Amino acid sequence: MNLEQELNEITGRMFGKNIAACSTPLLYNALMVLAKERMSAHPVIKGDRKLYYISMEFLIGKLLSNNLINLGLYDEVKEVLKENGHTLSEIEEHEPEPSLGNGGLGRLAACFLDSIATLGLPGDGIGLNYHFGLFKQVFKDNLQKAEKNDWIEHDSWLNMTDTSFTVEFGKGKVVSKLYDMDVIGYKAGKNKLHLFDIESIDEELVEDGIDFDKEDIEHNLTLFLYPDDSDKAGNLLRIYQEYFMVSNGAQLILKEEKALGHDLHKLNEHVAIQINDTHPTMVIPELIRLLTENEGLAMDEAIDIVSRTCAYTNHTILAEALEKWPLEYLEEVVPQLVPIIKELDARVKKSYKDKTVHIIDKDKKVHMAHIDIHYGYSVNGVAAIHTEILKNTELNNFYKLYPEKFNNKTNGITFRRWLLSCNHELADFLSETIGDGFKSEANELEKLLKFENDENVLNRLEEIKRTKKEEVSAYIKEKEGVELNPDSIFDIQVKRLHEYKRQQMNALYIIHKYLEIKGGKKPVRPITFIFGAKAAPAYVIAQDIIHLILVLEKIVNNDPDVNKYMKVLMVENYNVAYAEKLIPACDISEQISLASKEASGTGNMKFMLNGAVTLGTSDGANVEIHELVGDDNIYIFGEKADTVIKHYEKADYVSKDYYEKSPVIKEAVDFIVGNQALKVGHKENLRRLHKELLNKDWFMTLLDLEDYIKVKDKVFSDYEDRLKWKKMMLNNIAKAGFFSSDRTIEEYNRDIWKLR
Ligand code: 26Q
Repeated sequence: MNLEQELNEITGRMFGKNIAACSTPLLYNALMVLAKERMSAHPVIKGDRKLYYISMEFLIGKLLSNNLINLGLYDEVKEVLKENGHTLSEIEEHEPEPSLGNGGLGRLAACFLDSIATLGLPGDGIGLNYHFGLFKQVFKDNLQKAEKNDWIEHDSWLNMTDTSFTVEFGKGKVVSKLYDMDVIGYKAGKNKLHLFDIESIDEELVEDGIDFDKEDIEHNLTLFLYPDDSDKAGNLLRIYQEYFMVSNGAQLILKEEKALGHDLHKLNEHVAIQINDTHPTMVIPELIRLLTENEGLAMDEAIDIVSRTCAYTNHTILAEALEKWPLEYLEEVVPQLVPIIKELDARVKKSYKDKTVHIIDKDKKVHMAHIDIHYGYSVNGVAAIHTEILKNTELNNFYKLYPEKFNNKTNGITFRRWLLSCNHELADFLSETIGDGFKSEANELEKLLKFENDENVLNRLEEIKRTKKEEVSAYIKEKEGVELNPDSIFDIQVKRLHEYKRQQMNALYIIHKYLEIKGGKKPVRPITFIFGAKAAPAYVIAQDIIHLILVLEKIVNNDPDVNKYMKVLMVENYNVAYAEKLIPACDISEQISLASKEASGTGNMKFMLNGAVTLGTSDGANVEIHELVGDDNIYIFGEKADTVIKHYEKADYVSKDYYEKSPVIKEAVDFIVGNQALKVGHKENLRRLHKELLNKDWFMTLLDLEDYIKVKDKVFSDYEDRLKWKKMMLNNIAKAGFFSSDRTIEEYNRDIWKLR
């Protein structure tokens, strides 16, 4: 049977219709069945040592196209659909996107699963099946509102299993129910993503927006990713979720090990557990508990074995993001773990007098990262500069105790999704030009360097960029009702909203440019400033920054003196699917975090791979991008990490000084509370933001603003040197190979997992 017959057979069996007669939703279902049938026929990757990647987030994105690519069916399916009067893109549009992650950390986990399977390594993901995931963002009255994302349809990529465990809490127990998704490697075997859920979930608990009874654990446990953590009930629910995930994970791991006939005394020989940030930390005491209480191991041995099994990845140095739970919360939710955590702490206190490395501090807070570092065998950061900061500053006291545990694993992205799937035009052109070796050996992209002076190649890159700009403009016109000019420069900042990422600095530049144009200084070429960002519902200043950007959008786009020269757009509900459309269309990639604060960033890699040029600070993986492409192919500005760290140490940064000594800064900042802004926006939000920038500005926006304006103006003028720009595009694509997550995973495996 050829593919067309197979698909016709499926549509006939399911709906009594042939392909041509099916509607888009029916075809989506039929293609999902086709892909699932093919995947179920694929061999599960087997080995003598297996990885479990435990994470509260797997931001997997839509799956149909990716699975078809990895199954090697994509082109054929596209052809068959075309012959039957359909397009694959209309079907892609129909697929709901699971929102099982916030941003970088969750997307990284998804890229890693793709690479682990592609490299043929045995490794499963363990996470939660949130029914409504991360909220869906809508804008009303220039403010963000949150709604639920109801992504699970009757037929989905989830496969129900009959695996189920009991998980006990202080106040009763719940029974879990496991759903699996197949994770298919690129022309390779498959692993699984295990997503735990509860039988007793009640979707009806959700009222208006994303409100629900946070205390009804038996019915709410897997409704949402990260409930509002501004109150106690939200924090407790988060701990319930974390423990539910790791207890299920630990029980699953032990069950699989027993089924393989492995001796649990040798767990560390057959299993590696990667703990994705501190969120799954309780897997350590939970495994110790299960091994001692149920499997008859002595405490010393259990601690030793678990410590040789678990490895920890740190994704942040922001103090407020490092989990510290009040002991009394743990006593309420997981009383059975408390004696074990106390035992782990007692052992640390006995060995080390230094209070900064203790697990339970004087205020009875439990430092989750400290459990991971003492009782795990590896601690890694996610970019070179980040790991250095961990070793030398943030975790220096631990580094001195365990230098051998610390290592760097610079993040990566899967090229299957972030090139082959989201940018067929570029992928096909690269194949024609340098062969398709880069599809499995990413460093082969360097072959492109030979064409740096080849006018035809350079022009094709420019044409492809133009095509992607047209494509996304049409999409945006339909979705947001905003008309973009594909001849303008596309300057894009898409990522979670956080003060350290400094979307507010980009907004201040926009104000500056707007005022310049009003004053008669017109840019040579129009510029389109695009944002995409969700803000945590309880993060007030982040909400205010979104408000400011939406207000600027209205002011600029409605001003007939200006809108020919610049436009501003914040897309609604930025997600993986939106990223796949925006990134290939980008000219300038905004990576402007305060140096030292962005652990790595992975969007920066996606943009570079698709031929955008980075405008960024010396932070996270920008540093490594800079090293690879050289000074001529990137724009770096702003203070360096060591200067920033000194400012924090000395507490000597005073934002008002910058405001007062620079008329340009003052003018831009005051625009926020000027008449024009107040006419469109809300006094409360705008005043609060203005005050924050003047009196606090914890992430030092004003410190770098003047340099940012200067360098960004240079970027726009360099854009007019088309030859130079096209060469920069080529160099960025050619040097992106290092950022393939296949490379990252090879390093994890070489240094940490040692899978066989
Ligand atoms: C913690 C406690 C309670 C509730 C929520 C959280 C929480 C949730 C999500 C803390 C952190 C996160 C997410 C962090 C994250 O996405 N970090 C990013 O990880 C990327 C992958 O390594 C890096 O590239 C980014 O630099 C980093 O910001």
